[in-house]
Order: sequence, then structure tokens, then C-alpha cells
Amino acid sequence: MPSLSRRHAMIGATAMGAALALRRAVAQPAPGGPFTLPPLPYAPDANEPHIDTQTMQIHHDRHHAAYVANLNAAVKDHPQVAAMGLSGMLSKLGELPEAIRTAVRNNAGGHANHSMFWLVMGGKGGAPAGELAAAIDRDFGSFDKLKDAVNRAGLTQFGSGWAMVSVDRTGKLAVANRPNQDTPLMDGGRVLFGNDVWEHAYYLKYQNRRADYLAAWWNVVNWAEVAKRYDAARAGTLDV
Ligand code: MN3
Repeated sequence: MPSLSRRHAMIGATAMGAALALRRAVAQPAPGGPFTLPPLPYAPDANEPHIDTQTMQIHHDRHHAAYVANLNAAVKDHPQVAAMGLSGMLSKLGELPEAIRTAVRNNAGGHANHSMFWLVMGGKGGAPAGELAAAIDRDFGSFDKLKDAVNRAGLTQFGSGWAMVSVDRTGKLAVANRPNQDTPLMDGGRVLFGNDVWEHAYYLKYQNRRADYLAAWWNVVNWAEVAKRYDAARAGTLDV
């Protein structure tokens, strides 16, 4: 192999260094880390008067943003964990490095739960239709009974948490309330939809009247979006 002159070697090294730097730059995640705050899919006043604009802004722009930032900080030195994705890391919490397990549980959970939450709101309430309505009748008896079960789950969730409906690959529905930012994703399940019963979700408008918030929330559910999630769950393509 012919030896390169010192000058050629330097040029070669520089070019190789530039190529490596470029490759690293392309592989770099977005500033701040691999996880990003999804924009609200509607204006922050879209759920008025049931969910007030200021609550939506604080909830999305500060609370959800904090879960994303804290998750990015937790996985900063653990690219193999980040690469698992939200549902992947939440379903394998026990296999994660112990030092970041709680931070991932709280913040990946918070990121997943809120990403779902915004999507299933912004609608006009009413009632589900089609196959989803049939599944609700089959598994709960009626839409009213589903609402009662979810409201009861939300009302009896002590402290902070979520009142959710889980869905499996066969389309089977079940009420699932979880504390803090826990989620059926931690059991390998999927969330059809759910309501946030942390006080930050309702306190500005409803103060301690959680039952009033739970009742009003149904007026903003986007059933077309929930139906899409139902179809995706049965197709095996629903993530968070
Ligand atoms: Mn919240």
C-alpha cells in the first residue's frame, strides 16, 4: 500500500473527520433529546367552556413539556433505552437500569398519557358509532354504563391518576384506572382513551369538584379519533 504524504494524510483525516461529524449530526436527535412535545391538535380554546383555555395552555405547554424534558434527561446517557420507544420502555420497566427506572416510569408514562389525551379531545362529545359503539354495548352493556364506569374510576382514584379504557388486539374493552402516570402500556396493553384526573387538569375551573369535571369532559371527546384508535388497536398498529 503506497504511503501517503503527510499533507495527503492530513487532508484524508480531515475529510474522514468531516464525514464522521456529518454522520453524527444526521443521527443526532432533535435539540434536547429524542422525545419531543407534540403540538396540540387544535386551538387551546377548542374545548371551551368545558375545559378552559388557560388550563389547556398550562397543561400542555408546561406540564406535558416537563414530562418530555425530564424523560430526555433520564435517557440522555442511555440511548439503548431511548431506542425502545415509549411503549417499549414502559412495557419493560423491570429491565431498565435501576437508576432511571422511576424517572422513566413517571415521565415516559406522562408523555404517553398526555399524547393520547390531547388526541381524544377537541371533539363535540355525543356518542360513538359503528363497531366501537357495538364493542361498548357488548363489554359494558351501554354507552351510559361505560360513562358511569369511567366516571366512577376517576372519582375513586385517590390523589392523582387516570381513568382509562384499555383495548386489546381482539377489541375487548375494559376500564383501567391508574395512579400517577401509570398506564396499561406498562402491562403490555393499549389505551383506547382516558381522562386525566390530576388536579392540574381541572382545578382552575372546577376546584375540588372532580365529579363536575368528569361529567363535563364527555362533551369534548372526539369519538372519530377514538374510533381510529380502536381500529388501530385491532390492527396491532396502536402505539401510545
Ligand atoms: Mn396531566
